Amino acid sequence: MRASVFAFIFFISVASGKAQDHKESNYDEAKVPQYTLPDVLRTQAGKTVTNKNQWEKARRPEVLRLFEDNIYGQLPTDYDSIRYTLSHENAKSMNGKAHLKEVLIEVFRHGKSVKINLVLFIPNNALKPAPAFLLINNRGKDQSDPSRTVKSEFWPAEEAIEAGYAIAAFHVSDLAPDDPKLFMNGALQLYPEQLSADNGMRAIGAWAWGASRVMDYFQKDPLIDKERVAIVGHSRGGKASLWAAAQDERFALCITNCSGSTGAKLARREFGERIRRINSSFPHWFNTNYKKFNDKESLLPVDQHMLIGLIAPRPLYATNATEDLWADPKGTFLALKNAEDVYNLYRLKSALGPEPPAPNSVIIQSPLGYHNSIGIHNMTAFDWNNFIKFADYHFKKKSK
Ligand code: GTR
Repeated sequence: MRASVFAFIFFISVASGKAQDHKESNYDEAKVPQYTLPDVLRTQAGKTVTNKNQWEKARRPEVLRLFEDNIYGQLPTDYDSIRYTLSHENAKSMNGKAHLKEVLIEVFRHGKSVKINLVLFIPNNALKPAPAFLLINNRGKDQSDPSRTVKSEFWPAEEAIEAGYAIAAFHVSDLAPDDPKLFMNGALQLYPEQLSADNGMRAIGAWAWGASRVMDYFQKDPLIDKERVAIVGHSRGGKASLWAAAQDERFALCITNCSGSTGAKLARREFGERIRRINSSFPHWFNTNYKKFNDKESLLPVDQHMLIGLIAPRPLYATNATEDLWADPKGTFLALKNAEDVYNLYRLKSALGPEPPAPNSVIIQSPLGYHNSIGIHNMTAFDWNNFIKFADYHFKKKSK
């Protein structure tokens, strides 16, 4: 009895503690501070780029560097060797509809190695090579169950196969366990020098690094169309999908679902989760320099619209959920809006209106796509249906 009373009190205090933290955050539009976003097109030398060549040669590398140095850390690209082993295969999985490949990707550098376990389904009844979705899985490993005993809306493999897409996933823990004391036990073992650098790679960077190693594998798989690979992530995985697409231009399309702070929402609105909070809850996600911006959003040399700009001209789809104010739906929409400047350099006109669309209303036929679904922080069948429509549209397939 005593133990259960104690457990009850403990539960109440943990629950209210959490509510309290969220309460300290601002959810009132009227209290959003006045802010000026850094001009994505203006170089550090004070020149405004006016065409895509200038963007690609002068400004884009600068912006990428600012994100590396101040937020996500460097993304090392060198390694000694990489090995792909087909650890399990079933050419007739999903009642013959899909070809399952479980691929062990091992990357070696300076006598150390990291292992990435890739689960991949390829549609049998579709033209090959097939376009693909790659999920950075930040939930349970069972979400991408190769045996299909567990089926989940989070990674709806059957639906993707039905729509003619290959669908793949790897788990974040292979690259960096999501724990401030353990995150270095993965990709960072190959790059220990990153740990002592203030602009060194941390967990989100390691997850993005892993996505690029899967992309290395896709170059070698004749069943995958390497020109049509979409990278997908939810929440912390959505922060990593943005960073992976910004860094690795082989990703032809990016999906960032409810990615919020240091994902697709603007930091300067100081709405919902702020930099101090994310850095204290998750000190292992971003680099050391990012901690300098705790309570000092206005001093950042970038804001998240510029991260989206790095993905241009490739299509980008962002989502929110109406009950997930922590991730600031309006601030996400505004980040997309402010990235239009870069897409315009490629003469790609977005279909985003001046104001966020109504809940559940989707913007698909646009290089910058968006929806705010009715519901909580999650990635659902509704989200995936629209990811498939967005990929159909941009990969020039006919929508079903
Ligand atoms: C929250 C965190 C968010 C988001 C989320 C998730 O606790 O504050 O930034 O990443 O976790 O990954 O589900």
